[in-house]
Amino acid sequence: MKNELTPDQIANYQKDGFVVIEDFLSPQELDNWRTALDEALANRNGNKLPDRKEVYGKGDDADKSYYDNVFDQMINLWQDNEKMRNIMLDERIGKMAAQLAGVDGIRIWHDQALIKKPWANPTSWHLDTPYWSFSDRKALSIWVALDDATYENGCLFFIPGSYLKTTFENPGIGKNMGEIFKVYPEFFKSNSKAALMKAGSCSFHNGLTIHGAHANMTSGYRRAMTCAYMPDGNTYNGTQNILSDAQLAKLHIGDLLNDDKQNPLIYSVRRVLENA
Ligand SMILES: O=C(O)CCC(=O)C(=O)O
Ligand SMILES: [Fe+2]
Repeated sequence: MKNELTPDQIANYQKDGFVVIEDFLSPQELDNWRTALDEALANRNGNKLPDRKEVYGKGDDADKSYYDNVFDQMINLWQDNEKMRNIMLDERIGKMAAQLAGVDGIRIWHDQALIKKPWANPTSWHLDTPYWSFSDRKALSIWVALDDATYENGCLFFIPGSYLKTTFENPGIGKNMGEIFKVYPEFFKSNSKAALMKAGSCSFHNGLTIHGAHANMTSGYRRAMTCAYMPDGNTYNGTQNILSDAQLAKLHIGDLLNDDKQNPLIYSVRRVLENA
């Protein structure tokens, strides 16, 4: 695993709000990730979350049929598959996320497999952070290509630098690719950047970076394994997202989100120093 970030990669992330890391996984690791994904999905019976079928707050009902054909979205596979758990809790990836975000500790918010099936719809431009149950301008995700991500099958696109100006207001993710530019007209004339990736490469993007993806114009699959990260110390903001009703019943706005069973701390400078 290419887990040592160069100063250039960190600087690019800080400037653009995303960075691509080529050949992140070795061929053997890529094989392990694919096997873990296959096993984890086989045990899911189509459920999006370990404990329920659907997620809250993603799109409105009118767009559901469209959104269901953007990608298959399976969340928190780390919670119910041992191989995926080992992959997702890898401290080395946590350290990369912490370094890019410029924070001392990183927790998993949620992982998710994003599988664009043959002929899948495009992923409209959107922001991630406004969907989450905490509000942190430094929150970010990793997106690991498990198949080559090409112009033809739905590679990611980013609007460089957009994360410096976007807010926690949620422009949503509907059918219209350009809807977000009504909320952010200052980016209407931006040049987007495609993130073409060979299988095993990855990108990190800030959750406030405007991003989206092409349709899958091929008969093959475009599989990605992703994970959203929450800097340690964040608090509940009143948005349910992937939290269950039972978890919500115990939470008040402002409570620390530090339940290791839900949001494991995968990297912490303090823990590294204590163990040194
Ligand atoms: O894989 C895609 O099409 C979209 C990915 C995405 O929006 C994300 O990882 O935040
Ligand atoms: Fe996203």
